[in-house]
Amino acid sequence: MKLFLLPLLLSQAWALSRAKRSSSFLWFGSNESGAEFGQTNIPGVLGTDYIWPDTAGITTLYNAGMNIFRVPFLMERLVPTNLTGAADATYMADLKATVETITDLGAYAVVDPHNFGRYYGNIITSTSDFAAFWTTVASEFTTNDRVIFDTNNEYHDMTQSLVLSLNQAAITAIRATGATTQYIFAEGNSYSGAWTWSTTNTDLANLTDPSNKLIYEMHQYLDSDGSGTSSTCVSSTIGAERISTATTWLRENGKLAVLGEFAGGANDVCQEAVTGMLDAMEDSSDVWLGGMWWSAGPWWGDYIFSLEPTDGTAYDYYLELLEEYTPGSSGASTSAVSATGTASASKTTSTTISTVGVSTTATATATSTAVAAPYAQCGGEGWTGVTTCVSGYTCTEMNEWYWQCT
Ligand SMILES: *[C@@H]1O[C@H](CO)[C@@H](O)[C@H](O)[C@H]1NC(C)=O
Ligand SMILES: *[C@@H]1O[C@H](CO)[C@@H](O)[C@H](O)[C@H]1NC(C)=O
Ligand SMILES: CC(=O)N[C@H]1CO[C@H](CO)[C@@H](O)[C@@H]1O
Repeated sequence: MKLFLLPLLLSQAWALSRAKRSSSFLWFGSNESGAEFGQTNIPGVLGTDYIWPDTAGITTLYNAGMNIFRVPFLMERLVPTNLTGAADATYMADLKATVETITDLGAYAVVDPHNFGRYYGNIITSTSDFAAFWTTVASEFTTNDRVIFDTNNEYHDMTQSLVLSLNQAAITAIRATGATTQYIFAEGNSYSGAWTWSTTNTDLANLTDPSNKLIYEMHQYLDSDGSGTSSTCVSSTIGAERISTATTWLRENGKLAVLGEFAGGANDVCQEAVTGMLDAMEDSSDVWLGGMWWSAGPWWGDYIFSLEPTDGTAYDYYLELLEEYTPGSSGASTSAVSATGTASASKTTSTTISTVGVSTTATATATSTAVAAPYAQCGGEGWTGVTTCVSGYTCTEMNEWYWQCT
């Protein structure tokens, strides 16, 4: 882990050489993996096959300015018997607890059935069964405005009309539960790729939402096949290039989007490519509302894109850059995690559909004389941030690399 110092310094120097800009995103955050792990062992055992994301990691990223966290889980664990069947009480309770941890902070939680349009390996073909599943899920969250429903992760190799009708069935079912104020994210075929959206998913423009809070969720990786399995990016401009036709499609159709997954390897080329993509999205903030890094979560180990505090590869290499894009960020990068009170107010963006895309209140989320907020990190191996907690909290060792204000 000592090697990370060099790229970090390079990234700082490079970031400083860029013109500063204010973030115009409504949302910026991360995926929070764990509950979808262990896909070969269904239902599997909590703590052995899968894990829920932990509060401390989420809180650290929240304190860095992030205000949206996508929570992948498996449909087979949530409704084990069939799509029309009852939820497993424990897994549902754990999902709700994770969601509430996020929304209680003031951030948005994306409820993400990470199933690729499949259930027990078979393509979901019954729109009524899919509607029943969404009725079960949405019914649990009708009163929580900061929940976002993601119809399914990365449909692929499916009939396009089926992707359209499954999305529509989900939207209709969700609204029928009384969950009418929440955003819904619709994903498309071909793994919801931004680069192929305008040739693959054009019919999804026909989706209708009675609440008019439908956002298209696209994904984009920057390696040669766009799969996000290599830390090598095609070029330093590939990010902006790969989203450009989607931007045009969104404008032509009067739609809004979020980049639900993106990442790049810890190297100069990828960093420039990621920056170019995010800058292009901000330049198009009339249609792009934000993005979520893939991915944080407690079990990533030395995964090439891990944003898990505080030793994930991308946490070391990318967090400072990503902080420039968090809502309300002045664009100035800062590694100091702070503070109390006003920070959360600036992150609690409650924006209606008519004003999304307009820049949110620019309030600095960190100060140089900061103390660490409740439940924020305050120490640990390699920690260079503040070590004093806000009044009433004590900096406590959770493990050797993570101390928290408790
Ligand atoms: C679906 O699962 C429920 C239990 O959750 C069961 O009562 C019901 O009979 C099942 N339906 C079908 C069609 O298998
Ligand atoms: C939307 O539906 C209309 C009417 O069914 C159809 O003519 C049109 O081609 C569809 N739009 C797209 C983009 O597929
Ligand atoms: C790069 C990466 O891991 N992308 C993943 C995002 O979505 C799901 C996560 O489980 C994976 O299938 C993708 O590979």
